[in-house]
Amino acid sequence: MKLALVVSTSDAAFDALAFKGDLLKGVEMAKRIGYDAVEIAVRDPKLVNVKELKGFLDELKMPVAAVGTGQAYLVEGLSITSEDPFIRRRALDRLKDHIDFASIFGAKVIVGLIRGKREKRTFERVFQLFIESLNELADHAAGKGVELVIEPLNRYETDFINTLQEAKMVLQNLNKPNVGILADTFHMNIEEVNLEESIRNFGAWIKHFHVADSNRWAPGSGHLNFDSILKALHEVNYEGYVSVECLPLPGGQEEAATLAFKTLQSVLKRL
Ligand code: LER
Ligand code: MN
Repeated sequence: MKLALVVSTSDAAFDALAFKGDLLKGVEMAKRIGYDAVEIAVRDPKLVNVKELKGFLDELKMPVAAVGTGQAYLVEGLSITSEDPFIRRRALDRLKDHIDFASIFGAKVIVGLIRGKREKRTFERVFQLFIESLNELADHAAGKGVELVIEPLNRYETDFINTLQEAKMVLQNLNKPNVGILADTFHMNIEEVNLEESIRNFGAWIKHFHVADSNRWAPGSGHLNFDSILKALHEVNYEGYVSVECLPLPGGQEEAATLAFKTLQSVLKRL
């Protein structure tokens, strides 16, 4: 297992100075602390100067573990289960841009908030639209050698796919080998009965892993047991990234990222 850090950026337009500054600072910090890779959120890959981005990631020898896509939902309302065919098409086209972008970096693409919410619709209706959309995206991704990961999110962020069991049901209906689950300890701590058991039960489908402690602070500052969590992941032969996605707490970004790294590194050594 390798360690990655989610680098938070203020906007997805790479040419926006703030984004470039945040990203550069974040990647340099991750490298300095000892992380093996970074994870980045991109609202619209078409606004990113890919050549420049690839240039500085290559220079720092930092791979990209995964690309987050939720900003397209949060900022622009794009959802691949929208009842409005125009919005759904725009969301699908945007995710295809994410897939093309991720293929350049050998990264996975996260399907989190961009799957939208049920709101007043039946689960079956949203599920049907989700499967239709994922079929199209999985085929596009397969052509580019990219894997998609569906992230169950806690009930306060979405009312559609909160648990690993629900995500597995999606995968079984979809039956595409390049789509897996992204398990996030923060969401799992709210929705799963037992984190370690869920990891063991759904391990075969887990292709990416996010970690934060129970309070979404850095691992080591809440009450999750990362020894037993990473042991369970190890037991299901997980070989992907353990990607730190936590609030800049305690003490700000650098202190939190350092504490997370130290906590996880010592856990990995004990495995
Ligand atoms: C994204 O990976 C995530 O975990 C969500 O909580 C973001 O809203
Ligand atoms: Mn997450």
